[in-house]
Amino acid sequence: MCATCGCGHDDVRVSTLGHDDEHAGGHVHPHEHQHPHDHPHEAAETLVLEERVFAKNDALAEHNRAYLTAQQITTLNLMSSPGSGKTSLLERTIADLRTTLEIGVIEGDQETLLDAERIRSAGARAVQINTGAGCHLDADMLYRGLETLNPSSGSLVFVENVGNLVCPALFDLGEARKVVVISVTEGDDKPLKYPHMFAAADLVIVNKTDLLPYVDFDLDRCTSAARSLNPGMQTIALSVRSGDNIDAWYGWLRATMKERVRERM
Ligand SMILES: Nc1nc2c(ncn2[C@@H]2O[C@H](COP(=O)(O)OP(=O)(O)O)[C@@H](O)[C@H]2O)c(=O)[nH]1
Ligand SMILES: [Mg+2]
Repeated sequence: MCATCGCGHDDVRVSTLGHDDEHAGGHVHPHEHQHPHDHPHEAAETLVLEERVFAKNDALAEHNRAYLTAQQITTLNLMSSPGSGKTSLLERTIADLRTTLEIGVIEGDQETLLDAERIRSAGARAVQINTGAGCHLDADMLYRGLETLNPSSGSLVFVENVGNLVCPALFDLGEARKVVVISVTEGDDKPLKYPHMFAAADLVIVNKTDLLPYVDFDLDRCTSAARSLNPGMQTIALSVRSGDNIDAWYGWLRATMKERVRERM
């Protein structure tokens, strides 16, 4: 049970799809740790427990970050409400870039292998993490996902977080960048309603711009609200379906991978 949001993590399952046996084995060095959600839950201890959960998560996130940096792997944490188009964005990205980039995906969902199957069909290896009652991925789950995916040095790893604009923002995974995806059907007030998520983002993608003529969504209002929370963030409005402005996303991906190389030096 998560002390922060009350969700449960007792039934986390890690499944692999499209796994290439050549990659089996492990660059990931096992670490000994207790699961962050193993503590008792006295109401009076909630605050202390919350701090401990985050401290433990942050320590594991640093472990992941050190491993990913040493392996020169760029990891991007994709977060959004359910249905904004994360898996669709990944399917199109894999189809367009797989000949030039090695891409692996760690899929977080409460149940089913559906998204991992979509990723595999698009041509990339995928590991599905089912969180059961849990509403976010944490650093321990990413560690376990990486252990199973075992990505090559220099590759790109997308993490599709559980669909939720609240809790995933609170849990550092050790990722290189946080990408928030919203779609024009959700309303342009989302940055103001979910400020933690937008304050944490390095990039905000506004998806489904093909639907702009049919919905009451003010792109400028949305992006200026997001920037008021986080002046350093970048925004890209695109349509996964039509492909409109998708090259801006690919440009950002390439620039981020280059920045990662510079960050390591
Ligand atoms: N019109 C439109 N629909 C989209 C676009 N991108 C995704 N969708 C649809 O949005 C729905 C949810 O997409 P999905 O990728 O499963 O969202 P996720 O829950 O964030 O992974 C699906 O029916 C997609 O076909 C887009 O650019 N335009
Ligand atoms: Mg999905």
